[in-house]
Amino acid sequence: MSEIGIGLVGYKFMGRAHSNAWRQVARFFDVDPVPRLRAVAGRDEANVRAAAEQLGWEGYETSYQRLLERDDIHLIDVCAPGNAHHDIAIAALQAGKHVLCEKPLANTLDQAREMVEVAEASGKVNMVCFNYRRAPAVQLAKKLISEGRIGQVRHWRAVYLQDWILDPQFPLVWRLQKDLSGSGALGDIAAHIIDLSQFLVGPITEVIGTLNTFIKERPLEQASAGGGLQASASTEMGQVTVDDSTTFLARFENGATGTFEATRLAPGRRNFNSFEINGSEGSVIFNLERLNELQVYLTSDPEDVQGFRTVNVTEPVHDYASAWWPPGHIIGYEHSFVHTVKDLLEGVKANQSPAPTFADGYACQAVLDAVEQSASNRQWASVQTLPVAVSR
Ligand code: SOE
Repeated sequence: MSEIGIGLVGYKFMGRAHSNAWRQVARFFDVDPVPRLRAVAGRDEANVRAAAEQLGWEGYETSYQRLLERDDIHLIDVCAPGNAHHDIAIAALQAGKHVLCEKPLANTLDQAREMVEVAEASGKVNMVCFNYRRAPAVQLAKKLISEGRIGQVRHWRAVYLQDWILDPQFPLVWRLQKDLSGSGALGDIAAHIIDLSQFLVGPITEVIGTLNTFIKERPLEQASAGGGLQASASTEMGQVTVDDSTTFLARFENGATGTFEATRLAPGRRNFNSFEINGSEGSVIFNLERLNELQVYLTSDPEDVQGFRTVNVTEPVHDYASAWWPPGHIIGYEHSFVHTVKDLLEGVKANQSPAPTFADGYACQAVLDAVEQSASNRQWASVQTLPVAVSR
């Protein structure tokens, strides 16, 4: 059994979710290579040391560059804020490391294009952590569509609704600053439903949309007294430079229509990522807050039992399910990350980048970019595609 050394950059929410995935994957799946949690990197030594101990890393570094210099680290997992993705991923690829990068791939389309070009040239495995693709219920939706069981797909309809910044006193964290996050709800959560739509329905060719900022200034963030992970708000105010919400329409290459809404200002919606797909012979509905279930409607059902059925996607026949528990013993949010790193490790063994690759991350970034263009000039915007020279 071979081993692969992992180096993690960042240890906040996504760093914790990824750490759990690297710790758990070999305990539930037969993976080869087996991950060794070599080190987590962060600039504040006291905080990163505490995070290494709490999250199960063998050690820590106070710069990501130190991870790249280590011969016992072969894969870099980028869980840093969006403005750091480009530099860290490119340096890691050029240092001969495989790379898993949190979503969205980058803060700009130019950055994303360069990341794809370097990744393709490096020959290293590259992947973007759009983890919701690997909820078993989403995999079932993909299977039903691929097998033609809901017929020709005509409509995609998705919302991603949260409410964590509803309080105007919530501080101006990095996700609310364009230079750090690239955009707001658009790149953070609309990116997920864009990636899911292109995974399940196909490429988007055109969009028309709006971006909205309702709370235009917030208290500056200040590190809490004990230097802990939770920030507190100061009395000084700062400008919010990203969108609180986005709504847009899309045209898919295969002729389907798409409607998208993402907001962080929907009271009561904690992480409501939901899509509905209508085909010529059926429909499917997914709701992340009930992620073990897929609602399925098939016109082929006998007339006296027509209606949406709720499939509990925990049977051995369903992707990933048999690695966990018996049918009906449901799984959670964190399992989608375990499934992601499981498939990534299989990709490393085969030296084949598993989808979503950096090229798929670019395809999402191109939609983000088109929505921003459309919101600015109030017209339909075409979605850019990668230059032909860069293979998919
Ligand atoms: C915050 O919106 C966030 O943590 C996103 O950044 C994640 O991608 C999403 O999975 C949950 O919400």
